[in-house]
Amino acid sequence: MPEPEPLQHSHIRRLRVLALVSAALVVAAACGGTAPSAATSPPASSPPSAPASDAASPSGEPSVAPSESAATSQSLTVDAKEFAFDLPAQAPAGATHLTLTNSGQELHQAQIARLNADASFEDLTAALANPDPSGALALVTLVGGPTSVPPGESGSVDLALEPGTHVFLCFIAGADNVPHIAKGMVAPLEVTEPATAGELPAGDAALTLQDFAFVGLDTLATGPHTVSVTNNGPQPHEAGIVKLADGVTVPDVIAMMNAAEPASGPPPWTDVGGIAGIAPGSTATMDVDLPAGNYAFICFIPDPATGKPHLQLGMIGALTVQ
Ligand SMILES: [Cu+2]
Repeated sequence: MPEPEPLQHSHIRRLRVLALVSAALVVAAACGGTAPSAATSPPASSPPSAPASDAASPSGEPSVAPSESAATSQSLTVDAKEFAFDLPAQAPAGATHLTLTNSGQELHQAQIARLNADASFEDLTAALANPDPSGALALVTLVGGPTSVPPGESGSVDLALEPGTHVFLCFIAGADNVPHIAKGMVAPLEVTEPATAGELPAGDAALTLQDFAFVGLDTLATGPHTVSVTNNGPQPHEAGIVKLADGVTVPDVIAMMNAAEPASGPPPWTDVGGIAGIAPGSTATMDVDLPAGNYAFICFIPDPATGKPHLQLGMIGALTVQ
């Protein structure tokens, strides 16, 4: 086996930023006394109601439109490029099929966060100017979004948007190690009442996020799927999807993480999509359409007690697509 290559700077930076996000969120949750809701049962098998085949063109205009799907009442398309989001000023609350197109040259995400009731967008942007983002991110609740969308591609999720000011954030960094939030990838979306009547799709597969594991989904057939993702907490989690390099297995990655000598260089995988962080007790869906191969779900959100990304605490799950 070739010598493990060093971790990419962008990943290290992402971990650092997310470590602070996570710590801030846990503090906020403790202060607010918010308890995760009871676990929802994985939905019974049913056909995907939001097929992934409706991906908008990479140059698609931002839009809010009634969805053709019976299960969701609206669709929202947002474009990402260097270094901005192109999105509408507002959208109604309720179940929303959200597509992120990437018309840029770098990997992008839309980590969507809802401002807490006592915080304004100006509060957040002012706080984001601080190199330590923990103050800024204590002001929000993570609600998901497409993550790790490669250039020229798109990713889609279904989210239950609640009324309030939301912010689209991209924490991914390029070769210069500067997270895209520092280059302008911070944009507000006002989510308004009344809410639309739609519901989240049930999905045809279910994935549970917990401290610290991916449970319930390790095999998918090729072709489009809608995966219902539930965070049973108590910490926020994401489900990034990576394609493992040839010959690399999940145990190999765990061994690398636990090696006495920290790995350096690019990680032995390619980012291919997934869903950004969601709060404990919440459910969202992500559309997955992958060629056959060996993949893994990975969560980089760190544990506030140790500062370690959840990946290092075992939050990686093999996914075989066949
Ligand atoms: Cu996690």
